[in-house]
Amino acid sequence: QETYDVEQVQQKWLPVWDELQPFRADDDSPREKKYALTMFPYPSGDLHMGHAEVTALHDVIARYWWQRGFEVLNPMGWDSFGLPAENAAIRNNEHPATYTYANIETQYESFKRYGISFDWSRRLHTSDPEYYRWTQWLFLKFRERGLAYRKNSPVNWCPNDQTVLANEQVVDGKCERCGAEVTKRELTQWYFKITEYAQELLDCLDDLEATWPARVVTAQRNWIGRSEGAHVAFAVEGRDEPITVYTTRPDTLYGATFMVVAADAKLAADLVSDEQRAALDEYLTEVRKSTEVDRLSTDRPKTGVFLGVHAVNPVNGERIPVWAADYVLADYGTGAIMAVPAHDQRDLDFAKKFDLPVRRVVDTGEPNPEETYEATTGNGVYVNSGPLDGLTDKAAGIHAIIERLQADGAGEGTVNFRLRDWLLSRQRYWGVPIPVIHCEKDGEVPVPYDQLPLELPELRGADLKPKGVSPLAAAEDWVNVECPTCGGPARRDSDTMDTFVDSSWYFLRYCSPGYTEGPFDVEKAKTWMPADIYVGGVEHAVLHLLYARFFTKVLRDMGMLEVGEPFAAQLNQGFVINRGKKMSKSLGNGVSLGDQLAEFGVDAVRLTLVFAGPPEDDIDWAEMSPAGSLRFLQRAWRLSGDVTSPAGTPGEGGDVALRRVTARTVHDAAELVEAYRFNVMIARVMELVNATRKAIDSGCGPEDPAVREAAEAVAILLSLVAPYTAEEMWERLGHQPTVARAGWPAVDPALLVEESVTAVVQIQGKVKARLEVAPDISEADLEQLALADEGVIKAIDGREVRKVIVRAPKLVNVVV
Ligand code: ANZ
Repeated sequence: QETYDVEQVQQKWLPVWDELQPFRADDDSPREKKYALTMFPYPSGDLHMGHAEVTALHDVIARYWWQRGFEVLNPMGWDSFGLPAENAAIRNNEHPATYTYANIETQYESFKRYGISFDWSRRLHTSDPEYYRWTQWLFLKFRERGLAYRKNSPVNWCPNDQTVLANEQVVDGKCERCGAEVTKRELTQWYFKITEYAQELLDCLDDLEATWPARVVTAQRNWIGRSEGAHVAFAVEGRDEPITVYTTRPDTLYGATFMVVAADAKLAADLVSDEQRAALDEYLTEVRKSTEVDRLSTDRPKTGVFLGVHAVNPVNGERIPVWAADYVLADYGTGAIMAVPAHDQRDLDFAKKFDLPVRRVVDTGEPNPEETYEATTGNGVYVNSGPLDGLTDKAAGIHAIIERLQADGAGEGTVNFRLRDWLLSRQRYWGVPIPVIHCEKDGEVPVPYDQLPLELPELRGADLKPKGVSPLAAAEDWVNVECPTCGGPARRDSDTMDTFVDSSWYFLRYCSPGYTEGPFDVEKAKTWMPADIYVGGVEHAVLHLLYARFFTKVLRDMGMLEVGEPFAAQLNQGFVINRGKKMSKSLGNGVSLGDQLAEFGVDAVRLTLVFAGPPEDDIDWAEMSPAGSLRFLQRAWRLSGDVTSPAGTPGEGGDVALRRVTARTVHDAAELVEAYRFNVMIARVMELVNATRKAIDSGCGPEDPAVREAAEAVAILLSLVAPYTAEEMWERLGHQPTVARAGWPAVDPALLVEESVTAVVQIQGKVKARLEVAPDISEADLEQLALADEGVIKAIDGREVRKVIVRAPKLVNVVV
């Protein structure tokens, strides 16, 4: 049997495509535009199975759009700042750029060989000064709008590695890397004020619900975490300033039997009595070692100290003690709470531990928490609550208390968000330098726009080792500058930006990658934005996707974008796993993409990944058969060699049965791709290949025009997943490259019409006959046919027909 040489076919077509550049997006094309975006990679090593999967899925959509006659923007680039390059540079005593750009070249070559329809003329790297110049520009614009600011805040600090750690890098209070006990340190850091957009970021999720994966929308809602509640002020004995708390249950105010202030909040130090100060300090040393996750967990033993002061409950004048504890967080709400032990389990655990009073104020019908030490949180009848007593509706209770507090000037209704401002400064080298100069006289002075990009100084190897401050601080020539305002001695900010800043706007840069007047050409962004699809990993459900949405909204408010949302639709792929487990070095179950490609070829690997199942599902490579995919591709390819009818008149006058299969397959394939059911689409192409083979071998024969029509449809449909095989088929069918731009096969609607449908004839509700009729039969014709049917005549048996109800083409109901 004839087979084709996969390697040779790959070598043959790559240079042809390079020459043709079929996927260059023309901004000025009169065609309708589509923007197909996929998450850009980090340049560590060569491409792996995960990259192969996501880009294969993504490419189905992009190539489909081209075939359907759209002008498609499908760009690619690299998220090329970040820690791995810096760590490699320290290890190898080189510059991070060496590692970064070598890997980018490797991945670029691999992507090309892998045949993804990227428009390489728009390629970008976030670590290029031409790119980060605009990241700095955006930072300064945000700062002008009050959306980038510095503040002092406690951060996780590893005393051994001398660096700040993200919350995720602290495990059981220890540094994830070296095991040293992590402490807290006050540092002045840069923040983006994403909280200013919290409400809008939440509201717009309603519209995205139809086109974004549900789990992403939910994750974002939870992350933003809107809650409605109240601020309540408690007067403090011997102090002018009250303690203000944030509560979502102001209706339980009569049950507040003590207060708790975050031990590490400034408020605790301000409030503490002289006698209790030493106890607080000792407690704080312990607290600084724990993580936020630990602190909030409900099943952890409660700890705390009495602050030696009392406050007054504003609704009943009761005197209640004020404590400090770590289960209240300093930077959430106001950093202080009213404790209602009967109705909040953490407060109840604390009350039990320190023998504080518990008072039930909502009777839910469950056992009394004063006795059981099980807090009740549901609805019920208010008790011990003054004017609320007897009410049963929580919303009414909350409303009544807020009215009262507002009248007394002791509180007000508020909305609170869990979302915090985005901490963007990093004390590392390989990132975008923050373009600000600190001058003793003039304070924070932005680097003038005409001096951008502010480039990184050349540091390498040991210079990059973490030392507690950014390596940039030690680059004396770089860091010491004249103040742009007064000309006096000043220092550059030595922090760099979180790489999430770079990736918050890269999709805009693709619209006009060479643009030199701004981060992007406003007109070009109008042409392409929003991206019609964003394909990528669900691990980005919150941070990246939220940050990109935030940037888009700010840019809209700056008048640079018309849209307020960057990604109209989204698709998350599953993971490629092996033998039931995530691929990992320690399990030794990694699968090398390079090996798979060498063994089975690009098309078979791509086809296997797309055919494996719904895109969102994980793919267990151990259960896949790239060899089977290759056999199928060979079968498809063989069709193209068997066709003997001339090119030019596909289908016409050919075998109707085969023509119907082709038409139906092409028609359904479009719907399936649009519903992201790519695996089903491929199954249908497989059926078409079988039908065509049968027609050639034992049906109408290879010279029938229907065979050519079917084979050409196979080539075009396969071009979405197996570009090399499709191109080779196309050539053998007598066409010029490239099949990728051949256009979607035309479908004659007449071929889609089902030949006949079954109509049921009932007499007195009982089925008496079935008729094969044309699907577009008229009511009158159907009635006539039914009444002329022999079985029906027999069943009526001469009785008078009183009524005939006809529902063409499926049902005739005769009443006698
Ligand atoms: C009294 C109360 C009674 C509460 C009750 C709950 C149940 P969300 O929905 O997450 O916003 N809280 C407020 N600030 C806090 C902080 N800094 N650290 C830890 N807990 C804090 O939760 C708000 C509720 O969490 C608030 O309502 C407060 O406890 C607590 F039966 O106040 B509540």
